Amino acid sequence: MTEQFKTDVDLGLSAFPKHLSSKYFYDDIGSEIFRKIMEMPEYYLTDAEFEIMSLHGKQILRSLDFKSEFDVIELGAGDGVKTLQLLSNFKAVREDFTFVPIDISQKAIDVLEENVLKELPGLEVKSQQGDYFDVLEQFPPDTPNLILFLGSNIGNYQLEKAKSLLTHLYALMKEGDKLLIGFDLQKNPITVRQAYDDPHGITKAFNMNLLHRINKELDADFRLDKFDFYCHYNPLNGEVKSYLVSLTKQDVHIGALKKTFRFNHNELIWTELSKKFTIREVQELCESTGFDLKANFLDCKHYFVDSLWCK
Ligand code: AVI
Repeated sequence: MTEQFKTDVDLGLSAFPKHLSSKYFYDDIGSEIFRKIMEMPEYYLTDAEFEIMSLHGKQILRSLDFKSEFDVIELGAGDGVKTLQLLSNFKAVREDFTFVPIDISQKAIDVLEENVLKELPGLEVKSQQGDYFDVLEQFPPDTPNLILFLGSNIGNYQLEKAKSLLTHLYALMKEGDKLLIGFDLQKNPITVRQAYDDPHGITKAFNMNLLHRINKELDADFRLDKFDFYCHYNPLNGEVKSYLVSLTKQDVHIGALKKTFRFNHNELIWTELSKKFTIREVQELCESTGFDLKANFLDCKHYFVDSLWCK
């Protein structure tokens, strides 16, 4: 991981415009900050998806049409609050499934396991720490799988990357496996903006943590007080883009790279894309990556959709 992190930081900070990938937000501290984001009232995504899991959980189970025992594999599980809501609906009807959460952060997995023990004692859990695809490659060929990719995580990938990720996932899935994938939908732009440009400064801390992480892991001397956070929603294409802004002209040395990077006054580092979709875009993404769309499950405000795709 550190080698890849080093290379990506080097490439991103040497590019124009500068960029750093939001996939590096999620060390243990970043995962903890993300949990705080999910608790903010402005971050409507969590409540909307929680509602879908609560109200449509049993319908989702029926739509799976699994005749034998199955695995529920969650990619990027986080604290699992929404997933446990779904699984408790499943468990009310049948018990013959195993929950396999995969997350890059061991701390996130520890929190999740504690939550499972509290909320759904008796549920069989086989957590896996690591990269989604590495873990997925090792799955037994005989058990049907429901793969969960919730929280609109797919919106953090640019379209071509999202397509290649889903095509890869399709190739790893067996005939009959299902994917339940969350998409944040386009809505009143003010609602979207408030979820990211939050008044508590938690999203800012989430972005700043990336600089802190580079300082710690790559022996850099970023001064966090010399950077600020900016984000912008473009309702015409559904893209929230987040940036760090250099508050002054400055040089930052990264020891692990033996390099110094120059930042101009007000220069941006693009850190994250959080794409908001239309239902038509969801359908197009499904079809262009080989899947069949079986059903869409929406919350009552139509803020969010969990879309069930089949191979
Ligand atoms: C994980 N992902 C879907 C979040 C999002 O909404 O793009 C990450 C996030 N970034 C800022 N706030 C939350």
